[in-house]
Amino acid sequence: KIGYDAWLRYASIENGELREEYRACCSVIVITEQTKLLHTAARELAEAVGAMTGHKPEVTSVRDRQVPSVMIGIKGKGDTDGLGDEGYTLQTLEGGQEEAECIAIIGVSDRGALYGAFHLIRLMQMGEPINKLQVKESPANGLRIINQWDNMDGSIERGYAGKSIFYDSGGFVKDFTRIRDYARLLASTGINAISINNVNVHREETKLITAEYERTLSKVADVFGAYGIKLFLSINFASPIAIGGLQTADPLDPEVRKWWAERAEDLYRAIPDFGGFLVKADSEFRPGPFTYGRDHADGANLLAEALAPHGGLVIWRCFVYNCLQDWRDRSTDRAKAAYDHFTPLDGRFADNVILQIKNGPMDFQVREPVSPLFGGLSHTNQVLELQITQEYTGQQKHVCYLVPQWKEVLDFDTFAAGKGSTVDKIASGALYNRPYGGLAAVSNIGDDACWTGHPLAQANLYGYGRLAWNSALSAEQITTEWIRLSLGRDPVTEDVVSSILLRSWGIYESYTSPLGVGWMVNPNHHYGPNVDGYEYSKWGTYHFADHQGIGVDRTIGTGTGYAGQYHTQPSEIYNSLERCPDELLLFFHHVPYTHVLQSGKTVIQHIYDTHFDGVDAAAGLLAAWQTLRGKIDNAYFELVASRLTEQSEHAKEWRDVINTYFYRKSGIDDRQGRLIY
Ligand code: BDP
Repeated sequence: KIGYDAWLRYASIENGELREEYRACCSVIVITEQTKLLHTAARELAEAVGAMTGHKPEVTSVRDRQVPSVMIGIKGKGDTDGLGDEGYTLQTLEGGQEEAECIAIIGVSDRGALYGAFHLIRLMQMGEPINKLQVKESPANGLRIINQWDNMDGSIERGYAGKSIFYDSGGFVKDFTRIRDYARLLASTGINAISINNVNVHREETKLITAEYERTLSKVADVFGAYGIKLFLSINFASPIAIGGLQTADPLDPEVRKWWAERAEDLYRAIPDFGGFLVKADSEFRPGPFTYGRDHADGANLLAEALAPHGGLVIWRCFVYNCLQDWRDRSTDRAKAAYDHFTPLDGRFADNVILQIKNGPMDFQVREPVSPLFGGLSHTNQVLELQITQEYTGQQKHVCYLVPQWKEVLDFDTFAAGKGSTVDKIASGALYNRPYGGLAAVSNIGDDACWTGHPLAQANLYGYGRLAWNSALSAEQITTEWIRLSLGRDPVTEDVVSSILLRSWGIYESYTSPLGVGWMVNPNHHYGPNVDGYEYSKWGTYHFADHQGIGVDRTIGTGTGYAGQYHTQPSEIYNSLERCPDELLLFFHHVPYTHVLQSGKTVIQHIYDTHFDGVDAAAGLLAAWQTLRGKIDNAYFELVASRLTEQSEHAKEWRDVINTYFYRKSGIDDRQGRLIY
C-alpha cells in the first residue's frame, strides 16, 4: 500500500554503526508499571527498533542493570515540575562499573511516556544520536483534537481521500485495524482527542448518543484510548426532539436538562474516559438555541451541566452566521458574524465549555485575516480551528502545504492584552490563564491507501499534530522532520521536497483568487475557478467586481465596519488603504483596478502577473518532483507525479478563467502583452 505507513515508516538504518548503536541501546525495553499506555509505548518502540535495526527488543518489567535498556515509566506530577500532565523527559543515564547505560523515558503520566517513546522513535528515524539525551518536553496546548467530518453512510463531508475509515453503509465498520493505525499516526504527533462524526449531524448520527451504539462506541474508545486519545461526539442540538420524544429542545426547559443529563450518564457508564460533545448550532440550517429565543451561552451551558459531573467538555463552534444574507444590506457582513454573536457572551460560559473558532472570519479560504474573535474574549476558553482537509485549497489534487499559513495565524498579534497577545497564547489559554485551550482541525484522511489522496498532503496532518504540541516549531523544522520520516534521509530529496512544500501555499494562492478576496470557486463542491460562482447567491461571499474595481469595503468609515472588530493596532492597519497588506487588500477595501499596491503594481497587473507566474510555478513543482525519479519508491513517485500533472493543468484553467474575466470587466491590457483568452 503506497504511503500507508506515512511518517511511521521504519526504514532499516543504512549506516551500520548507527544501526548497531540503536540496537545496543534498545536491546531490552523495561516498563516499570503495568498500564495500557505503557504497554502501547513499549510495543511501539519494540516494533520500531525491530524494523529499523533488524533486532526486535524484548519487553520486560524487571530491569537487569547489567544490560543496556530503555526504561519507560511514570514519575507523577511532583517530580517532573513544570511539565503539566502530559510531558516527559528523555535521558541517557550513563552506566557505571556495575551498571549498563540506560535510556529513561519518564512521563508525568503514562500518556506522557507514550509521547516520549514516539520521540525516541523519531530521533532514530532521523538518524540522530541517542547516547546523550537530555530532553524535556510538554505540550503547549492542552487540547489537541482532530475533527472527523465522517457520515455514517461512509461518505466524508469535504473528504478528498476516499471513504470513511469509521463507517460503512449506515453503521460502524467491522474491522477496526485501520482505525487503530490511524490512532497510532495521530498519537505519534501528540494528538490527544478526536471527534468521530460530522459536525452536521444527520438522522442516523443523532442516535450515536443512545444505547444502540454504546457497545460499539466503547470499543472505538478503547482503540483510541490505548493511544491516549479521548473520544468526542458531535451532537444534534435538537436531539431531545429527534430521538428523545420531547416536544422541545429549549435549553432552559427542565425536561430537556434532565434528558441530556441522562444521556451523559449513560455515555460515561459505557465509556468512562469519554471526552464530551462538539456542537455546531444555529449555523447553516443546524438547529440551536435561537429557536427558543435563547443564546449560545444558554445552549452550551445546558450540555456543560450534563457533562460536568463526569469531567466532560463541551466544544461549541463559533462558525455561526446567517447563510441567507442579502448583499444589499452591508450591515450584515458575514465576516462580522462570529464576533458579533460571541463577544457579548464573554464570561457567561461554564468552565467546561470551550469555544472553537475558525482561523479566519469567513471559511478556510486560501487567504483570510485572522478572526478578530480571538481578540474579543478574555473570560472564555477557546480553541483555534484549522482545516487540514483542503476544501478551498486544491482538494488534495493540488499540493498546498498549510503549515506556513497556520504559523502566520498562530503568530498573529491581536494586541488584546497589549503587544504580544498572539493567537497561540490565546488558543493555548496561556494569555488569560484559562483552564482549557488548544487546537482543533478538520482531518484530511479517508480509506485511500495513502490516507490523504495526495501523499504530500500527509505533511499537513503531521504538521498539524506537531504544531498543536509545540506551536513554536518552525515550518522548516516540521517540514524537514516529515520528509526524513516519510521519505528517508537523502539530502537531495530533502531539498527538493521541502522547497515544493514550502512554496506550495504561495503558488496555490497566486493562480487562484487574488489579494485576499476569496470565494471564486464553483458552488457546492468548491473545486476549480468560477469568479461569480458565489457572487449572486445569499451566502455572504462577495467580491463586488464591476468594470471599475473590485473588493469588499470593510472599513470603519464607508464600509461594513468589520475592521473595527480588531484592537487599535491591527484595526488601523487594515482600515488604511495605504497600510493594509497587499495580500489582504481586497478583503478590506474596494479599489479601482488601477489602484497601485505596495508592491508598485496596479491591482489588475498584479492579477495578470500572479496568474501567469502561478502557472509557471505549478509546472515548476512537477519538474522539481521529476528530478526525484529513482530516489523514491516508484509507485509513490508516480502517484505524486500524476497529481502534480493534474495541478499544473488545472492551474492553467484557473489562470485563464480569472485573467479573462478581469480583462473583460476592466478592459485594461496586460502590460506585458501576453495573450489572455
Ligand atoms: C464549510 C464547509 C461545510 C461545513 C462548514 C462547517 O463547506 O461543509 O459544514 O464549513 O465548518 O467550510 O461547519
